[in-house]
Amino acid sequence: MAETTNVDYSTKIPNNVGLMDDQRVLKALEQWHPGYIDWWMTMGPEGFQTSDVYLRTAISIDPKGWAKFDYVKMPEYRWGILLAPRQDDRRVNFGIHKGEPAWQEVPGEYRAMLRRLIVVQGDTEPASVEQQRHLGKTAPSLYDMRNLFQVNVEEGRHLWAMVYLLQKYFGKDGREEAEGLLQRRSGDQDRPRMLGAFNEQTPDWLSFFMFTFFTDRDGKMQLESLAQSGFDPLSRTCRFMLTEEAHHMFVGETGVGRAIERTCQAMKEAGIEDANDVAAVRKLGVIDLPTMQKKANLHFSLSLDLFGSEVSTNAANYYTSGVKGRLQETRIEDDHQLTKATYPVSKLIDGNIKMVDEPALTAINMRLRDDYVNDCAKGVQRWNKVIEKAGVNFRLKLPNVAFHRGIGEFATIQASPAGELLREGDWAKQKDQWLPSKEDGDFIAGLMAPCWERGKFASWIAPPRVGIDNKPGDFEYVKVDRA
Ligand code: BYC
Repeated sequence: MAETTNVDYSTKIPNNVGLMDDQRVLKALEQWHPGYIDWWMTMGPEGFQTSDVYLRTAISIDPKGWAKFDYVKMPEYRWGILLAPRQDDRRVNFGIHKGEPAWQEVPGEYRAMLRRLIVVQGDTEPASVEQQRHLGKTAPSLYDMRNLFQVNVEEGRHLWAMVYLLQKYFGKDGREEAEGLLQRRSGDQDRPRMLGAFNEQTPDWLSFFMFTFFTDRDGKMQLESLAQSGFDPLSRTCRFMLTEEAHHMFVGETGVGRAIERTCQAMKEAGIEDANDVAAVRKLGVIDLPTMQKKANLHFSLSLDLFGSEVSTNAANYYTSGVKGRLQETRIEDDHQLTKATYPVSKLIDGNIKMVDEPALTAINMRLRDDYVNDCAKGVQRWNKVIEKAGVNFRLKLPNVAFHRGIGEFATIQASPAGELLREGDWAKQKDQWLPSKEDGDFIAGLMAPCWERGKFASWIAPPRVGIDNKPGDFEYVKVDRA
């Protein structure tokens, strides 16, 4: 079966790339499969592997009707290789090869660069599953538990997507890299995952929602940039992944939104007007808004680091070569080569944060980060609407980009969320006001009691407006195997 919009389920590995006719790659993937299942069983969701979960599986890449919902045991989920349809006459849209036909094979001179990008992308996918593996046990409802598992199986599929590219286009080193993706472990001292945020812990459900809001949104931005690639198989792979990524951000945004809603509701019922009266709000069994702000500060700043340095020759090389573009590259009105353009970059000048014009080519990471910050800000506004509607006097804010950074221009300084530079001692004194402290973590951990009864929700989170696949409120999204 050649490339199609429908997914071929006749091989062990569902696909729409004609794997049946590509025995070399099919064999390589079949050899990789047991190692993947082994990884999933040891590093994927802890428990629940024998439970029936109401999951969405892709059955077509047609935007209308690609999903099918049904009960599936997670290890039996049909992870597959799905690429968006090939566009006739697609071209390289930027860089020095602009206007040439898009590449169907890896150009020799860009092999190392492309392999590196695909490996970095691939590495984040299993990392997030590892970070979230313990969360099922404290799920605040069956609805949330199902969403967690949906996100997890799709991250698993995204790993498959990158492994397919490695095995099909990168020969022996691709196969070695595919193995490496199963060997590294989030947070492991000796074999850590490649990017910083993916070695952090996701200790509780509020962190999970913040992660899916902030870090999955970096995923969206990076995938959008890779979807512009002149290397057509990478572009098509990322385009399909983006359809799944949207749900992950929905989980994050609505998850935090529902926690906010419940807190505001509890405050109003108890007659608490001061949102900063943390002790009083916590007594209600909900998460106070200042703690939500701290979690947002943490996850936003960790996610900003995923954009790399503001000024980056790597990013310039990716762009010039045509392998990684800008967000919505083809809709931008310029020469798509950036030979003369400049772009304002936030920099540290004489102890102050200032905007400085840099060549647009080396400021590609900064530009994508700006797009990201704007996208995050819109989500934060939607959260603030929930607070406003409840009549609570508090607003969430994104911290300054210089706050709590580990990569780039501000990695060596300390700044407050308002962007004021701090002395070492001042940072140490105040950081617990801005980032979750041990005490905050302990409080949230104390709230994370599982709530697995149909239609019930933990004390700290409101129910969703509508169910998944329009199911009623008491739908049994996960048939928890209590054996
Ligand atoms: N941690 O020029 P620089 C997702 C390294 S998330 C550790 O500043 P560059 C998902 C960098 O590798 C999206 N190291 O940056 C979300 C380089 O090392 P080498 C994942 C870092 O290269 C949720 C050196 O520092 N996809 O999908 O322009 C759940 C100098 O680099 C970090 C991608 O990231 C860091 N944070 O940009 C599941 C797309 N930042 O080469 C999934 C592919 C930088 O000197 N990756 N370094 O050894 C890329 O496009 C780029 O590699 C980066 C870095 C944007 C990450």
